[in-house]
Amino acid sequence: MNDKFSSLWLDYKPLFPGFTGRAAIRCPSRVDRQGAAVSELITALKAMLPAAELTFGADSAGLIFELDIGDFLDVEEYMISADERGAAVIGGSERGLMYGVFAYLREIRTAGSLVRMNKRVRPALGLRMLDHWDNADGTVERGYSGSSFFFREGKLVVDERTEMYARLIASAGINAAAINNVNVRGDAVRLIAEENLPGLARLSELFSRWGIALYLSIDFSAPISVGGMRTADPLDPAVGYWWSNKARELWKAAPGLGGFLVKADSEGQPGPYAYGRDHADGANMLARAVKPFGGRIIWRAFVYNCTQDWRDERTDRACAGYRTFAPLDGHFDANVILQVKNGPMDFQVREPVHPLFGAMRHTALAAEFQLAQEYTGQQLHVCCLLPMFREILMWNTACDIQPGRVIDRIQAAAAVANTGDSFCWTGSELAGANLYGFGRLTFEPQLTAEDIIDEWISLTFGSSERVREALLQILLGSHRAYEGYTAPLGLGWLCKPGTHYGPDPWGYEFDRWGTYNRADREAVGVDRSRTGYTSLYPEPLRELYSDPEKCPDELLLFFCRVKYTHVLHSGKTVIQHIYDSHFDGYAEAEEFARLWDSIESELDPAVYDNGRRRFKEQLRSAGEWRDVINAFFHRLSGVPDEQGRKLY
Ligand code: GCW
Repeated sequence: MNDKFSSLWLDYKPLFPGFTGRAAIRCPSRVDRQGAAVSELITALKAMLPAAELTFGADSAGLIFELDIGDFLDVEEYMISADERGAAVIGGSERGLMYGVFAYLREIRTAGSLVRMNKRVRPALGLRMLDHWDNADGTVERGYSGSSFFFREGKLVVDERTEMYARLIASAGINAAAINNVNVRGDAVRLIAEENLPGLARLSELFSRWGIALYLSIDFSAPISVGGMRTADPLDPAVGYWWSNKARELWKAAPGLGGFLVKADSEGQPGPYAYGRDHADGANMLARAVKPFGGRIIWRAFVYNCTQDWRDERTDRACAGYRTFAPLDGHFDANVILQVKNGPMDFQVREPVHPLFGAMRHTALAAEFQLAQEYTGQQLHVCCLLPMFREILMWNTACDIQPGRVIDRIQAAAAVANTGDSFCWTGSELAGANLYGFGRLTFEPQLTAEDIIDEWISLTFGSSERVREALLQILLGSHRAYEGYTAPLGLGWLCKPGTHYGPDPWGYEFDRWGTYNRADREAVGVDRSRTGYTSLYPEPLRELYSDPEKCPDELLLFFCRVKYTHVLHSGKTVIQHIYDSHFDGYAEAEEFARLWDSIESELDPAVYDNGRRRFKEQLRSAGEWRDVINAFFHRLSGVPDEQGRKLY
């Protein structure tokens, strides 16, 4: 395991190196002096005012920082009023106060001075969560940032890196983390067994200090695998009894536990179906077990048939989540949150928003995003997902409940983490923007992606205007570029099966996963009116998506099957768009690499070098995508490129 790590956006630098006066922290006794808020403020002030005399409480003629707790605020809410002489930060609880301190520090660091400000902020969502797909053996499923820092050889690790992790994500506004893979295998099955209680206790205590609830992914069949029982049937009273005892034992050892995350009856994971029960039976049984301790069950809606017959044109994987869960609306207990992936498939570069967000009226929902760029370049390609996440959160579901945007319909947001034990945590420094930004966006979704990226650049890379401009241009354009040179017009799944890296347009065709493009000599795309998928949306979306003349270009081939000569709203034909976007996307990637090189002298040499190697691979891979996909469609369609470029 790599023990060295960067402090990323929490690398406090001297703000006023020459300030030799006094700086006093004042707080009444209701504020915990050992708590995260006070300790973070001390850490920051020591680094930012290295020559100041830092005092506690006493009268001071210098700078004054007052911290307090006010019960007129929500627990996670804070208020800041500040000027050149210091600041007063009030939180609704220790947690709110901590968020206030982080917010204040962020403001003065990005401004480069003590600023005059008045602010009152409450997070938009109550649960802002990271889901780690870390395995107990230290590997990370879909992890592109090194090994796990939560597990080493089957054992939980709690060390300085864990503390830094908690500070980092708390400062971004995250308040929950599931530390192990939803595919619960190997030693992770026993994470809830007695031998792991001391480790869980230490971890949950550390997390709690930073306002983070610890979640565990559990094996639905744990009564068998851990408890030695013969069944895990959720309606068998002995099974419910086993889980209740298990919950009592876990919460006694680790009172900071938030609950369980469950992937059931999906891609081989056990679940209630084995006993003829449904997802509500399974989730509610667990919900009752954790309820006395304030626990929650996060139940994933990622359920589909992954052994499909490709010749069956009626069965559509996109429909599966809806068909499974919409009929169960209203059947889930209040402490169950149904976690729905942002789109109906699986974190493709472009998907429509999942129809369940508009459909579930009586079920608490979480939107699940993926920071790990499984299908978007695996942190070797730069792909900033924040503009897309924000667009999804602000998207209007068109349901008849108002307000009806996704952000209004959900109680929580979760993201599959992109971290590992690499020095910069996310393999690529630039992927840090996704980690930071997911927290910031789910706390304050009124911020634009550009606001957040700008803030992240300044906190991570300092105040150079050249660096700022170059990185903003790279990050803001990166998703569009990636989409352009990989799978445009909503196609998706043109990648290599298994690894999900690199092009293979027939890789998922004719297979069992139910993820097809159905390209032939005449046409391409899936007619999702025929499969019934478009009918899962209310009007006017249903009509918009069903009609190739109306469907937005970027989703056309997801929803409709059209001829290569079909003319898009842009005025181009589908085939010409495919060619052009592949050339243009590649050119944008070239421009990103050039921009990175242009700021070399302003970057730490190791950071520059890591980026340069990744841009080199991005360009190689983007070229491969361009050539393979263009050649594929050129050979199938026989249509030449209007510009006569080489299509291989
Ligand atoms: O996209 C698929 C991934 C699997 C993952 C699954 C899921 C954890 O390829 O690796 O398993 O999604 O979300 O459960």
